Amino acid sequence: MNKETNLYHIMGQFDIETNIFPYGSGHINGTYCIDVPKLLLQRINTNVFKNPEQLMENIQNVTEYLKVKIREEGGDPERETLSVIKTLDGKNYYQDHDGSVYRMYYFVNNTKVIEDEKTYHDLYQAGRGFGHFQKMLREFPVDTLHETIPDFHHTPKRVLALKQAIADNHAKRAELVKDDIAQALKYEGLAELIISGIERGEIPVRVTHNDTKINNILFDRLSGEAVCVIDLDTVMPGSMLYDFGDALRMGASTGAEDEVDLSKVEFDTEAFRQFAKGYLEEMREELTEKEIELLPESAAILTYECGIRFLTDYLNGDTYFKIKREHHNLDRARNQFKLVEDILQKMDELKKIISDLK
Ligand code: GN1
Ligand code: MG
Repeated sequence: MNKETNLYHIMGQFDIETNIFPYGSGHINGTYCIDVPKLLLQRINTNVFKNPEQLMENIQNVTEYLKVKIREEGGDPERETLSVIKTLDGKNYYQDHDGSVYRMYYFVNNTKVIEDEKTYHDLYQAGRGFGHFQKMLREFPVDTLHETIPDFHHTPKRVLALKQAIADNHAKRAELVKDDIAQALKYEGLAELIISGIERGEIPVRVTHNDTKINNILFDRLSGEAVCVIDLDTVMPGSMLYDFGDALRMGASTGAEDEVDLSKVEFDTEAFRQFAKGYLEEMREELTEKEIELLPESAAILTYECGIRFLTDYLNGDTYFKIKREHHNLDRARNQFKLVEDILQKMDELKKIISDLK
């Protein structure tokens, strides 16, 4: 079976609402129109997500819950969250003979994804979108969610993983990147800030998205409003600071995540302000003092964490993140460390922005 034939076979396993009806008024041929909605088929990376059943249970429960909330608000539940399509035997994913796992969603029409070119309005909308997502989920029973990747944002454990990768030196690259390693370890103090707040009970555990890249939200093609938060694989118990910080990591950078000309990579404080404004419009009432206090730091922490994850993967021989060129993960790591440096330098300004907005 070739790849395309196999995809047809996989598509046939899902319970898609297809409408076939007689068409036209010809006297000779039998003519039918087939109405098939636009769909999204995804193969789940089971190296990263070890338990697809639990992952899909999370997504099913969260999206069903969101649909109720969206309906209550007078919104459109088919458009403002993802809709999982079940298989013919009622499961929310299909496992193929070779072990591959697929899921299907209805495509959300008339929306666009924003990558590196973003406006301040996009940032404001993204803040509102992610904030609204968390607000709608504030009473969702967080204990019922599975941890799809354990310790995903446990930054100190990410530092330990980096140290392990340096010691293992699996890809024989440690010598090449001595300066980058030194730079990564210089910021180690950032790692504890959120996790220790959670452990002391100052930072509540909420339902969080955990992967709030700006391209994980769909915007309406016409109005530019944030419509739907996507990529729900990492929806888990976490801190809102993970979502806030991670969104700004890419959202407020003036360069792409893998830009190699580091003079183009800066943290745009106006982008930060716009995102924070939108986010706080939704979430201000929900947040504790400690959460508000750490909003500026969260951007540095999550950028740092991502930087060390890229560097770790580089040292391990590029086994986790997809790469398009040989030193791609190293370029990404350097880019993130440059951004951390810039965020730390602008910390007073960021704190002022938050105190003006709160
Ligand atoms: C991955 O899958 P994607 O591109 O949305 C990663 C995030 C990183 C991001 C860096 C499950 O997100 O944690 O921040 O790359 N997702 C996972 O661009 O590891
Ligand atoms: Mg993702």
